[in-house]
Amino acid sequence: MLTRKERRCLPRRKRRGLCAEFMMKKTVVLVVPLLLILALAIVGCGKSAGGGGDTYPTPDVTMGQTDFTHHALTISAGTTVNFMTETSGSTHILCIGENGACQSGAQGPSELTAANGMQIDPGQTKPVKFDTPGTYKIACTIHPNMNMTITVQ
Ligand SMILES: [Cu+2]
Repeated sequence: MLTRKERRCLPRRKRRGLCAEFMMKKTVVLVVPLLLILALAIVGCGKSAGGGGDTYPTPDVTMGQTDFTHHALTISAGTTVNFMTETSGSTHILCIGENGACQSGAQGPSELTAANGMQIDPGQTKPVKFDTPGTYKIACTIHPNMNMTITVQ
């Protein structure tokens, strides 16, 4: 609803001096939602960066001496994840499981459900393709505290 003053102002938009108050109102109406959207976008971004930055930004799972560099990774089905250990890292044997124990009868990529797990030596990279959506907990049989979760969407 327009006030009488605003209605009077409409045909005179070009003469801004007379309509400054009205124009200012319009600006506020336009700018406030914009700022809100911006603020929401910033908050949203912070959230999607995920749990204090402990999420891999790319489908490369890196490992140091005794742990994964990050503990969560979300990918879409059909993505190949490169598991790699730094040259200065140690050998890891990965499988689907938790706390150093492979889960028997686990479903998932054959490399990670194999009886002996997937060994990665320092400096090595091993690609594993995740075809089926689900949540995959990855453990290392050498380091019981080494756990991470891969979510396939
Ligand atoms: Cu390990």
